[in-house]
Amino acid sequence: MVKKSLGITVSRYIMDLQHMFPEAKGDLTGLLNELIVAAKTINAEVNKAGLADILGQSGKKNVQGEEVQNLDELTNNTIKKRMESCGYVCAMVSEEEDNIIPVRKGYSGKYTLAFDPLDGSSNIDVNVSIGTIFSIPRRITSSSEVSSYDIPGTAEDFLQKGSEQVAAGYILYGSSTMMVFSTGHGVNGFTLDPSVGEFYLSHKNIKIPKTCKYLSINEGNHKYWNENMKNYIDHIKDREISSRYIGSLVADFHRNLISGGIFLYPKDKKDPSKKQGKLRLLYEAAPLAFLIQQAGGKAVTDEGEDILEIKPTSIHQRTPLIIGNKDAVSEAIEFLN
Ligand code: AHM
Ligand code: MG
Repeated sequence: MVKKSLGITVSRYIMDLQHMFPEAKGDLTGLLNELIVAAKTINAEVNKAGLADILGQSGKKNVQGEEVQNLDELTNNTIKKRMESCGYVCAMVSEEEDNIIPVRKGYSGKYTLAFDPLDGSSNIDVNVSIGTIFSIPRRITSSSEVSSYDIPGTAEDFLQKGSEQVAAGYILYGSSTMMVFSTGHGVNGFTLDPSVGEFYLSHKNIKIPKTCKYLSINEGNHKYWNENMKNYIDHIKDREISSRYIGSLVADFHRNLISGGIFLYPKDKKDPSKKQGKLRLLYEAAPLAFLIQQAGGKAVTDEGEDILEIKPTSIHQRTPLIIGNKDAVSEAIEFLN
């Protein structure tokens, strides 16, 4: 049951969380606050994208004759710039960059940050909801917090099971802008009031409804699915269920989280380079799996492996993803295997 509780700002909520743990030094608080500032900056850019003519490919000039970046690039740079000298992360991984992104020397912190700066890229140019997804695991390659400020993070810091995440969440740029995240103590949603520039607690302790109202899958890929997947989709459509697919994972996930539903992106035979599905484990599947587990749901691969238990072998690893209502996900796995 989602309860309105307007008045508590996201920063106040994070501070209250920190106070629950007297041993906490405030690094996670600091890191989340940096993300909030990045989110507000990105929100402003996304909102004025049409006006400022920054949609589409980079390499254009704006009305002032300045070189403009496209939104993917802009959001990626916004997050990188905020994080590289904040002192809370030791390295970053972004969907937009092949390699690990280092932080400034002397600013290596005790967390890592993996992010998809602007998820739903096919929707950017057509004014449909998009989002930023983030995952925060703790650094594991250096234990001494003080002496590690000069030591950069490595791939090993990112190749941890999703269950090791300390926090995860997303910012959805939709009809309103929301930040939804969890630090492992439930999932809470905060809505941006643009007139004051603050995120306020609007969705307290979110739990996915028991009824699976929505089915979200790209049915255009039907011909590339295996027989079990085709049979499962036929089977579930015999039910009282509505089909909804936006094509922005964040937006599809958010709707299903609030209203109840199942999202599937299985592996298929469409593209041999994406044999393991399309979505990325570190900064798409794992953070959303962390949230859905906190909200009472489940996330698995199409072979039934718990997404949070997969140990990644590369930073941009792909994975099939089935995520949503616990019972619906379990039923899908029975059918598929
Ligand atoms: P992106 O990160 O480049 O935007 O790609 C991921 C997106 C997801 O948001 C969405 O669920 C999926 O790709 C849609 O893919 P498709 O167009 O194949 O249905
Ligand atoms: Mg994405």
